[in-house]
Amino acid sequence: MNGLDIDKARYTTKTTYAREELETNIVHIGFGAFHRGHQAVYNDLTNDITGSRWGICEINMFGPSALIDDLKAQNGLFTVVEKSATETETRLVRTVTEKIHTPDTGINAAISKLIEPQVKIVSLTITEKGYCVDPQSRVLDTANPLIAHDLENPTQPQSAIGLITEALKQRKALGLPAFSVMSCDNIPENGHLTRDAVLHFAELCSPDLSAWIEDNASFPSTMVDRIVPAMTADQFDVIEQETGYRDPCGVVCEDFRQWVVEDNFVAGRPDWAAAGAMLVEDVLPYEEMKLRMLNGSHSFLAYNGTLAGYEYIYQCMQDEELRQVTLTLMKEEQAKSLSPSLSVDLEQYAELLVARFSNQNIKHKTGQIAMDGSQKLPQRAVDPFLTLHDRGIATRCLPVLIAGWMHYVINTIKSGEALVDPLAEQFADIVSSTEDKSLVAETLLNIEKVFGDNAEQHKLFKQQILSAFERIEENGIKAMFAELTH
Ligand code: NAI
Ligand code: CS2
Repeated sequence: MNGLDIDKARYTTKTTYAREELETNIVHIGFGAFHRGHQAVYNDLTNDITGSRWGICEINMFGPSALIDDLKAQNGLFTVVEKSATETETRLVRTVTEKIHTPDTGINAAISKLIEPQVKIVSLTITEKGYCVDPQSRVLDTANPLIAHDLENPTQPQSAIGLITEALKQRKALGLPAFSVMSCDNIPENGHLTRDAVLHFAELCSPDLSAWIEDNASFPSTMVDRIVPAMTADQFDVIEQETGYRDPCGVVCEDFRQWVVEDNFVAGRPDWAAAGAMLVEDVLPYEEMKLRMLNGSHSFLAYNGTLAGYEYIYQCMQDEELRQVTLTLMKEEQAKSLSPSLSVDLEQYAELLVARFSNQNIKHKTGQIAMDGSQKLPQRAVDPFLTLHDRGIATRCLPVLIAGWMHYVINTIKSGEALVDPLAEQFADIVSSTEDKSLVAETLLNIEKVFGDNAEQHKLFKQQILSAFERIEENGIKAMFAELTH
């Protein structure tokens, strides 16, 4: 079947609302795997259940054009295959109205879309590094090449922050209302971080604009959760087996999904609660729980699982000791580092996470999660470590998370493989500067963008991480897992 034959594919679940009634009220930046398996599904279901007709314009600002071309060929339709350990559900998602790949169209196509009067929400899944902020200080990095370019050429932005600011500037000039900017990336207080980045950028362009944005736009934070691995040829085979159609825009993901959204929208929003989202006043406790317990454990498994030779997360869970260590990290460290305001049973949450990680139908590569560690470690490892220390609670697994990252960085660079991280060049310089691995580890720990000044200020922080690094070096990672289970 070719791209136009998606209508003939088999689905167990398909919404039935009139697609021709959709209005493009949402513009989404970052048409990656996650958005397809998460926000697009919620929105599609919400249209069906509530009778609303919120359509989404998908924008990609980076990457090859094939995905958006394929999406156009399929008239915006795509497949989501949801797999539990035992069941499969196949879904056709019908909520996408328009598609833009700015490297092809030029950025003006995106700006024009964002300034259409009916646009009420601009949402984002652009990865942690897409916000161009310093991961430790969370301040806009004006030295980032994209931001530096956009400050010089604000009407022709290359960054998402520059694009949003330019669109808001033009809406102001046209007398149009602002929109809400909703980040769906794995960053603590993602909405507030986006707001600060946009206001900072706008302030540098025009203080008037910054004040207008502050008064008129909103930046809700969200906690987003669904494991949607990057697609591989095997997973396209799965889609074909399940639906009869090898959908180039399809994704295979777990059956679980969760979305907690700060209810702060200046121009309205769909009733996503109808599809299971939680609309709350304060997302922070949920975000913190998920980022530390789920994502923190994911990073632990990404680095240390790779060192142990595991390619997939479910394989890590088949290693009894590593599974135990993961539960210990979740229950004894991450859970104890949280703000006490949440009435969630954290023991049960940890058990659920391990069950989700164990799902053999989800081929989530440790190497995928290992990417961009510099952008992830502050919230997943450094912050909880410091909180536990303040609370006088022992940290045994968190130093091993960071030490595992160091070994991963060193091994990857030494083996000549490409390390995917915005700071990869800096890491490579450090690794090649000496043969003394301990010295490399110590120097990595001094990178302020990742660790702040903790290595200098916090004796135990440095000591524990370097000691874990040495023990992995001397005894191997499996001995470390054994040590942590006793
Ligand atoms: P992906 O690699 O499939 O898509 C990444 C998207 O980000 C692409 O559309 C790309 O064009 C865009 N992008 C990258 N750098 C950018 C930049 N500087 N400016 C603007 N756009 C940029 O990745 P995927 O799986 O969609 O994940 C994206 C993010 O979603 C993650 O980094 C995470 O924050 C969040 N997320 C992912 C989950 C998952 O399981 N995949 C689950 C929960 C959250
Ligand atoms: C993962 C997340 O890639 C990563 O860093 O930890 O994308 C994870 O799969 C999701 O947050 C699950 O919701």
